[in-house]
Amino acid sequence: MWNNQKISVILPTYNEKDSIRAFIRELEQQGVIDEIIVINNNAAAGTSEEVAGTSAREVLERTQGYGAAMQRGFMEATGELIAVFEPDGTFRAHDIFKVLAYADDFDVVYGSRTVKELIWQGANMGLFLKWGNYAVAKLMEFLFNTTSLTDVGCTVRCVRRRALLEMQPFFTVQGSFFGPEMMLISIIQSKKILQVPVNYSRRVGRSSVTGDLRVAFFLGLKMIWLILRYRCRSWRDANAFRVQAPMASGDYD
Ligand SMILES: Nc1nc2c(ncn2[C@@H]2O[C@H](COP(=O)(O)OP(=O)(O)O)[C@@H](O)[C@H]2O)c(=O)[nH]1
Ligand SMILES: [Mg+2]
Repeated sequence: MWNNQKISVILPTYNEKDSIRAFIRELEQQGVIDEIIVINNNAAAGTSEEVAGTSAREVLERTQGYGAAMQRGFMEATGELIAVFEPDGTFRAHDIFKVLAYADDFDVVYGSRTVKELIWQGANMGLFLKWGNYAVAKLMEFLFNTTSLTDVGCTVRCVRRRALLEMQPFFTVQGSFFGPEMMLISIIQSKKILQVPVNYSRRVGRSSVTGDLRVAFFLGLKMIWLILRYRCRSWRDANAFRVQAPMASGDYD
C-alpha cells in the first residue's frame, strides 16, 4: 500500500528467465507492493518455474508482443495505482518510489533512461540510443506542446486506474511501440503526466528489441510515424481519443 492505495506491478516476460526471480524478490523487498502480476508472453522455457515460489501471480498471454502483454496486464491488475517494469535486470525495484512520489499529483508518471548519472556500466544506452530516444521524445513534446520528455522507449511507468480506464479503449499496438502509443494517448487526452529519471543497468540475457541497432533504428522510424499520425488525427478530430459518455436512458427513445 502507498498512501492507503493498493499498488499493482505488471512484469511482461519473454526472455528473462535468468533475471525474473531476482527482480520479483527485489520488488517484494520494497514493502509497498500488494500485487505482482507476471504476463508470460510465450516466454523462454523455465520462466514459470522461476516465478513459482515467489508471491507473483503468473498469467499466460498467447498473443505475441509487448503491447499485447501489457494490455493483458492492465486488464488483470486490480490496484488503484498500476506500475510497470521489465524483469530483465535493467531496472531497479526501488525506483518504484520515484514514480509513486508523484503519483498523487499526476495521472501517469513515466520513467526516463537518458539521464547520464543513472546509466550504469554495460547498460544498452550508447550515444545512438540515448540521443535517438531523446530526439524522438523532444519531437513528441514539441508537436503536442506537452511536459518535458526525454525518452520514448522506457517501459517504467505508473498509472492511476481512473486514467487507465479512459485510455484503454484506444490502445491498438500489440508490438514493441505500445509504450509510445500509451504516452500519446495520455497526452492527447490531456492527462496530467510527468517523466522522471530512473536507473538503467546492464541487461541479463539477450535483448530482442533494442539490442540490435538496426531493429532499434526502424523502431525509431515507426515511432516517428506513429507520433505524426496521432498528431494529425487529433488535429482533424478533437474527439478522436475521447471516451464517449454513456447515453442517458431518454436518448434511446
Ligand atoms: N521481444 C519481445 N518482448 C516482449 C514480448 N512480449 C513481452 N515482451 C517484453 O518486452 C520487454 C522489452 O524486451 P527487451 O528484450 O528487454 O528489449 P529492450 O528493453 O529494448 O532491450 C521485456 O520486458 C519483454 O519481456 C514479445 O513478444 N517480444
Ligand atoms: Mg529490456
